Amino acid sequence: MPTPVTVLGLGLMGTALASALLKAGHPATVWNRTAAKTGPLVARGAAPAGTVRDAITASPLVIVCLTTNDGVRSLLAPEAEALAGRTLVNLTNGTPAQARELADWAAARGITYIDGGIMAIPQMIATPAAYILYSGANETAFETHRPTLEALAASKWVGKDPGAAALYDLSLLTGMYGMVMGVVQAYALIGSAGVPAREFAPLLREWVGAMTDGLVPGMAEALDSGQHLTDVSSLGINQAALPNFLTAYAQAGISDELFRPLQGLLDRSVAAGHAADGLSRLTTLLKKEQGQG
Ligand code: FVH
Repeated sequence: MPTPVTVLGLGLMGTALASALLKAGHPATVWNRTAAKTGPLVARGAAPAGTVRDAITASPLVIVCLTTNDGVRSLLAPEAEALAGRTLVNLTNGTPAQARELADWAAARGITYIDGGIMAIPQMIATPAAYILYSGANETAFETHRPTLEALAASKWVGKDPGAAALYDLSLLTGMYGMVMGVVQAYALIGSAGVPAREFAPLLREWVGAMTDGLVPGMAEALDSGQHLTDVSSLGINQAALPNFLTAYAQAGISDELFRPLQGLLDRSVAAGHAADGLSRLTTLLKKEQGQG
């Protein structure tokens, strides 16, 4: 008998999660603050709950996916008694500290807490491209529910620290945002000359792919070995080239707000004597000293 699951929060992601559970044959109870959003899922066999408490008590496994962890806290604080003895999987985006705080709150009330980070957009849920990061003190509970959670996406357990899933999630999303912002700026620059984005897209895709393929493992090697000297592209040469970018943006009438901060970091790296090092050195320079704001 497939495990019954409750899903709290039926935004774009919560709806995709509940749909995947229904598709995999799990009895699903759904609740959303704006009740109308339950309609399409109910039409596909989900049970609508009138209250959060009714939703929670319908299943041993409760998944929550709201906008923020503040919302999760205010929604679940009055329902601790109903949650006691159940497993709560929180797939809301948040910080490691928020996850640890929720885990402590849950542990003190007999609730098994698992934090998660979804590495997918809603359309990728229940496809082989999606995975979800999980962490929490009770790995056994995770293993018990893993077969059910695999209906959503592949599962990656990242450790017993409840904050680990959020740490991995935010780190991966940081890489994504950096890349996305580069793409945003590239389209702005090429577009300023009237080149259609569609025409430029294949070049950009190939270039970004080739660069990240080499850079990601190469930088990891340098960071873990502490060997930052490079025969690829030195900080000195990058420092010398960056003004060309900033000037070209200004001359094209586009903002340099995404890229200007790089100048300060490159200047600092060269001033500190790292001109011959590769870009991996910048990672070490991002670390703030204790007490530095
Ligand atoms: N969508 C995505 O691509 C990303 C992929 C990676 C993971 N994120 C995170 O998932 C969380 C939910 O995102 P979402 O895309 O489902 O967001 P919305 O469609 O805007 O739905 C938000 C739901 O949260 C409910 N809600 C918000 N605040 C409260 C509250 N205080 N009490 C109860 N429910 C609340 C909201 O309810 P309603 O507005 O419909 O009444 C929606 O159900 C998020 O952490 C992403 O970062 C998604």
